[in-house]
Amino acid sequence: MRTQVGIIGAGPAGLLLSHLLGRAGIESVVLETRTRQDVESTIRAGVLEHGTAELLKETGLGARMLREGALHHGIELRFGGERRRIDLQALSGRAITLYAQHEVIKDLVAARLAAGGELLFEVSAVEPRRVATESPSISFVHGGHDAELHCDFIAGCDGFHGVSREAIPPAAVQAYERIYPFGWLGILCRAAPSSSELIYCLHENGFALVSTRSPEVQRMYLQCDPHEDVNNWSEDRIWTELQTRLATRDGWALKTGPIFQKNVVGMRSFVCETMRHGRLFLAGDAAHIVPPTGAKGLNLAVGDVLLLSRALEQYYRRGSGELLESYAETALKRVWKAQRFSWWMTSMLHAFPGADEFQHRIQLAELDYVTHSAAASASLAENYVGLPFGE
Ligand code: RFL
Ligand code: PHB
Repeated sequence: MRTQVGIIGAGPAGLLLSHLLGRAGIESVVLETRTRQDVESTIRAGVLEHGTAELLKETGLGARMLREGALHHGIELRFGGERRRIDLQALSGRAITLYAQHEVIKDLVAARLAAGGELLFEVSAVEPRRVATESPSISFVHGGHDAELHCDFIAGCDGFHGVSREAIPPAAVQAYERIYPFGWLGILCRAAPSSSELIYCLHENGFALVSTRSPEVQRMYLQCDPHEDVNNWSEDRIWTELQTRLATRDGWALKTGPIFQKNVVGMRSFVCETMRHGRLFLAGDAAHIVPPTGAKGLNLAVGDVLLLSRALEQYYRRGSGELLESYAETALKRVWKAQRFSWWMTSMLHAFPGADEFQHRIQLAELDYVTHSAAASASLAENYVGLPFGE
């Protein structure tokens, strides 16, 4: 098999890259270990930055998002029993879109298939080969047969646990990592929205987040032990804890309903420097992970592949490798800014095990400052709606 760009992974990074390349007349093949059904139903992100939503619209992927997604012009920070709104629209001129990651994935898969794109699901033994040469390839097994995909470039879009990052020799990479001493218990429930905007809440018992998926389905998270067994959390316990953490002095009420999905995720910050080795380019979670508090992971993946698609377009149209050469450096600048923001939101909003009253007071002071100071709230808003791509 031969193509121009071999893409490993059909997450948002791999599928969007294939879509953008297709629009520029560049061929690609996407290799994915999971089934289509699995890829299209895994529950993950929900917040699309302004730039992400615009890109989806500009490239023909906006129809269902505009119909079924929801535009949010602000978020709420809740602490000490008080609610404070950050007016994203007034402070940054932009809004965010609530539209689930697996819906974006469904739209991308449909668009690729409609355009005749090649997506191979349920492949195994995927291995990038000869990445530092002019003729790289990807070996894999599909339908019980050994296969090899020859290509000009390989895009490693296979997430944090993929094989692409490992194909870079250890001497050529430097990893930076922070693992947090807590995780999030996430739930989906059938209920009406409790709030028209997201609520990020700090309480002595820990963080809580109220998000949404539709008028009928709500998404909420609770800070918990990173090794917590979800079975220790009955519906009763989850609702009691959410109500305790989210309680306000003005008697705000949480709307509850049957919980039909729950899981625990760990929290880490991770950056792999570099994001390129020879003809292998890493994008998305394969190269970096952020804690979900800033809602940045999916949006960073989008920023990476937008840059990479422009670089590949320059290479194929004009024969210039200039943007490919600067890809890692340019991408990492935005990645580190999102790392900083995600780390900062996480530090401000979680109860750290072993923290004393001093640290808690500092967090309350920071929340008070960030919600009262025009300069500080504008900075939060600017980062939350998303810094410009490619800068
Ligand atoms: P993905 O989505 O992990 O996709 C990688 C794909 O590669 C496949 N794969 C392989 N394929 C072939 N060969 C191999 N050897 C392979 N190994 C793996 C995998 O099966 C998979 O299909 O990475 P990608 O595309 O970089 O996308 C990243 C995002 O998925 C991730 O950053 C976000 O979900 C993070 N995130 C959020 N991001 C946001 O921007 N806004 C949010 O509101 C937000 N909320 C979240 C989140 C992540 C969460 N979890 C579960 C960690 C909330 C949560 C709870
Ligand atoms: C979500 O809706 O899943 C979500 C929202 C905001 C975050 C993280 C996740 O910061």
